[in-house]
Amino acid sequence: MSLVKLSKDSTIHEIVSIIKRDGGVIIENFLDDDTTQDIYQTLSQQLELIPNGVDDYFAGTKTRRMSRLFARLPQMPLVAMNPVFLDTAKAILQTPLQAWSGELQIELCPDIQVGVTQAIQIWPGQKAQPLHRDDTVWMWQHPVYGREARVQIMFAVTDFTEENGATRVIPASHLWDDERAPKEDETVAAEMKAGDALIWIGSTYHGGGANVSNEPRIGLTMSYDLGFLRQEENHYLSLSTETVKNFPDELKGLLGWNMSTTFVGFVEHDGIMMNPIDMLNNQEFKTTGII
Ligand SMILES: O=C(O)CCC(=O)C(=O)O
Ligand SMILES: [Fe+2]
Repeated sequence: MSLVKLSKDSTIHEIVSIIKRDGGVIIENFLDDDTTQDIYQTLSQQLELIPNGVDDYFAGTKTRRMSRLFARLPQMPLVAMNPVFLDTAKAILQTPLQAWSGELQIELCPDIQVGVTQAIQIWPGQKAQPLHRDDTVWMWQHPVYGREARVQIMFAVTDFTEENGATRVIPASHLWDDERAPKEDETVAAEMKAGDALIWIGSTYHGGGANVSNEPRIGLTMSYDLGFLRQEENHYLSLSTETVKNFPDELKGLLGWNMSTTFVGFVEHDGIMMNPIDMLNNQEFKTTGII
């Protein structure tokens, strides 16, 4: 079995159906060649200043990991706001819940937020990363009951080949329970041309591949997660207020500067539970020293 490749012009319904069946899908030409080349130039220069990981087990001592990508890479909104990724994430994560509020039965729909951002440069000699599920960060249980926690992208900044450490994925492993162990021989390599992207969910087993080639592989990963979970990367400390203020409101909200529909993330001001995005955008609050 290999991963299905779809065109970026596929419908969200098609993309979501394949992800729900296989746990992941590859989108061809997710970004155009010029944008991909610009991202490559910026990231490869910045990665020169980043040291290798220090742990030989998971991070990899021949792997460089650089986060805070919304502060470092001007093209990040093109990845995050790309409808192929954003709408797929919304379609998978925003499943409604019926809840009672007194005598009223209300429908609640979870918000989504950016979890982690990371450029991952795997150098020759790096061995394969242990296979894992990324929703383990919140100790999610499997088979997933009710709702997935994460929809993630791995954008191929360079070509991804079996030899240079393309992400390895176990198709349909999102359906397994927590007893079943992932095995290397069940994986397939997410081979991609630079500009393609793998989109997968938090319950699918995967891991960075071994790089047995003579060139580094660069991937750019970013997740959308349920808005009421703790963000894996702390964007409040990683991004300056100035950086966030220059983004469109939707992106400010997605980065965490939004109060969820269930009031998660409010800031009190004069006895009112305020939405931080209103405070970020409103001059009046700047003088109060709240942000
Ligand atoms: O680098 C890759 O291909 C995958 C990395 C990964 O899954 C992780 O670090 O959690
Ligand atoms: Fe992972």
